[in-house]
Amino acid sequence: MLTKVLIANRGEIAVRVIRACQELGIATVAVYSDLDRSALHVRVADEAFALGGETAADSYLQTDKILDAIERSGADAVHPGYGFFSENTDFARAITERGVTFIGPPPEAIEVMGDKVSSRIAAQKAGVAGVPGTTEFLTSADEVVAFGDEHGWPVAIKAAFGGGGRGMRVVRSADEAGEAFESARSEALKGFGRDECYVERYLTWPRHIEMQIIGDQHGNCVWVAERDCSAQRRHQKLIEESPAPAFPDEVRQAMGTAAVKVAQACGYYNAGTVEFLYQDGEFWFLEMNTRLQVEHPVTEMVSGIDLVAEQIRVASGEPLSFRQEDVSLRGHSIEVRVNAENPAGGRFLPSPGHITELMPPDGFGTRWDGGYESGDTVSQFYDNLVGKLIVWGVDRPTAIARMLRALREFRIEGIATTIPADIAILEHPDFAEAKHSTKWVEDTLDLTGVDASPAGASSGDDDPKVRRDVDVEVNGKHYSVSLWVPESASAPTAGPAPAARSRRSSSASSASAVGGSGAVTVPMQGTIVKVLVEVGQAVEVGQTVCVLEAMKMENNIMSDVAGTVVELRVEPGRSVGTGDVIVVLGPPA
Ligand code: MV4
Repeated sequence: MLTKVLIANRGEIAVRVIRACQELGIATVAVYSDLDRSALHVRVADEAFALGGETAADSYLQTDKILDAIERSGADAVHPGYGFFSENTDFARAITERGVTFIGPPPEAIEVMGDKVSSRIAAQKAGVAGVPGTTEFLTSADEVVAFGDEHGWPVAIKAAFGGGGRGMRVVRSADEAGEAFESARSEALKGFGRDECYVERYLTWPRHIEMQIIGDQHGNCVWVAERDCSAQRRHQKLIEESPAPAFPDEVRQAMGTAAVKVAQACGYYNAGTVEFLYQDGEFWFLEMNTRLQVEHPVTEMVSGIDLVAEQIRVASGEPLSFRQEDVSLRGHSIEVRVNAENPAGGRFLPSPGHITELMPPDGFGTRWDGGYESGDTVSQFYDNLVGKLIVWGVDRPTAIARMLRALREFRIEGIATTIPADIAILEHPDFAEAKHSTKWVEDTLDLTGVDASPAGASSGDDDPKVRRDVDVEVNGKHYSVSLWVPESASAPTAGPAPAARSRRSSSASSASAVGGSGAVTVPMQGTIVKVLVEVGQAVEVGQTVCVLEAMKMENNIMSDVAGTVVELRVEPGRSVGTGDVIVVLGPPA
């Protein structure tokens, strides 16, 4: 059995894995970026190693720094969580070459399932059909027309190396084919560096149903249960559940068998998910995710199987602790993703910032897999998942009622979250009757009335920390120690204090406080990427003055008054916090 696991991840999934290790008596090693110095996953791990850097690219994606932490900690295995290095074969090979176990599948399986066409071919070979379509790359729009005329319209053009819906185009008739082919190709090239596309029949009201499987290194592979992830927006899942509602048991059995065949065809071991589209009683292979997924807890709740513990067992070389006939499912489970996003008006704007209070709900059948506690900060640089609320109930109506109760009990202040949108979905009769599809949230659900202004919003970090380097002597040995202390408590005793990080300008947030006739403030923490006005310029109501990047999205910051720019407080590259004044306006000329 493994003895010490390094978790190459952060947030709720790092905490989830650490908890499983603790239960198995395995020591845990966290790694952390500069911004995560005192994050929850660092607080709960036995040891933690700094990676340096703020962005994911400068920290959690630095192979050498992680290899160094493995070396220094003596970890004998790495759990990659999801995202980051979880499906990176270079990383998996780099650690296994050092004799360290990768808690994941064999790299060859990651490769086969790594693109849409090669995974479709692998599934087909295993006797599992994808949506009717081609497995050859398109060379012209004429081939799209020929396919549509033969199999019927609409059809979907998809980027072979795409993902998350990027590089996908729906073509309703022959005359749309040329333009759709060109735009799919150019989006794929821009997004993924490769423009190969293929075509398949387009399903107009499908549900996204995925099957959890797990295999060991002795050839055993079982399916556990399916999850319905149809409640999503722009390819971001909002709510997941198991079992899928209105899903006949014979379809479940057939889908489970198909998923195991796909996994075995690529020599898979570890936990994995085979995704299908389901419509009118039929299902088709879509892709396979060769990692533990965000929504794995709903499967755990209905099966009683600890998927992370089982991953660790099979990575150690042990056989699965149960057989297919031992799996029995009971009741219904729902998961809601609590994201730091403001769903007001259906816009889902990123809402990073300081969580002044976080008190998750509790009670029978209620589970919170969180990555943050009160006082923690959700940074604009990482995924904005605060945590996942999962409930179990004896049946679906009980689970829905329990989730609504739990969401209303949830106290979270300082940031806006997706909770009000989740309540709107769970209260909707279409959801109760399982009439929703993957297009329902965007096409049918009305979120215009949703208001989610963060309760008790703060203006970012209340007291930013600064670094103080101190020389200490322990048992006659000299160490240089870095202390991170609140700025207010760091009055220098000699010499100048190191500068606080260059952000947090004035925290003035109202026009009167800054003396002009108006001030433009930013609604969320982020980085200014463009300044579109200059001092002396006239600004109209609704005019964009700056572009703010937050959580990988660009947001136009507009003035809600007319005036003349008298002061510019930011420049491109500057970090700002919620409520910071960026432009001061005088009276219109
Ligand atoms: C489809 C489809 C309908 N017909 N393929 C979108 C992302 C990608 N991974 C697959 N996607 C889809 N492929 C055919 N032939 C509808 C979708 C789709 C979707 C799939 C799963 C979850 C959410 C979705 C939202 C919109 C469209």
